[in-house]
Amino acid sequence: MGALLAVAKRIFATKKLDVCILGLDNSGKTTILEAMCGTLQLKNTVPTIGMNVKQLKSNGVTMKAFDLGGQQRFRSEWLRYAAECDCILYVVDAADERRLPESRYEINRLLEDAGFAQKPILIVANKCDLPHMEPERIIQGLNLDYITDNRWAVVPISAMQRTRIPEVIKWLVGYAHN
Ligand SMILES: Nc1nc2c(ncn2[C@@H]2O[C@H](COP(=O)(O)OP(=O)(O)OP(=O)(O)O)[C@@H](O)[C@H]2O)c(=O)[nH]1
Ligand SMILES: [Mg+2]
Repeated sequence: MGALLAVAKRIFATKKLDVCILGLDNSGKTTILEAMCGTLQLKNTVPTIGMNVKQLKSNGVTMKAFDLGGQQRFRSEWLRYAAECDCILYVVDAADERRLPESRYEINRLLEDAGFAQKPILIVANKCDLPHMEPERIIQGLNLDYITDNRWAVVPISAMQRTRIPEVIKWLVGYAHN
């Protein structure tokens, strides 16, 4: 009976994962959060003041996602939340090459912080339904080749069209824990 209970506990136990969604204002963080939770609506999002928090379940993992405001005045808060999360989803507007240097400045600021050491980072190149930069351009523009301590990857997506959202979730839940 005891052994049976232990097996049942193992089968039904849910793993956990806290994810921090960061990136410049207008990059599409809130749209991605809604797409991941299956609650994306056709109406436009509004700029996030403070943050949104949502929970979703996938493959026995309960993921809590913190979508922080990307406007300049909120960015000082990023590190505080990022340090508490298991992994980071960093969103780049792949259709806006003009703001790539600003995005590079912000991701490098995060990577240089000790609280960030070794946290896995998934960089999503969002808005790929529009004319957009290729992942190689984003890797070069954000200086990602110099990342040594963190697991990272770049995935082109369109949150609006829900393209490759399951791939994003799959990558993230790989870092869930008991
Ligand atoms: N074409 C296109 N537009 C998108 C996509 N994702 C988001 N958008 C649009 O980009 C704008 C900004 O999206 P948000 O999700 O609010 O951006 P955010 O990063 O949360 O912005 P802040 O909350 O200000 O930090 C909105 O008009 C969205 O509809 C996408 O995949 N394709
Ligand atoms: Mg937002």
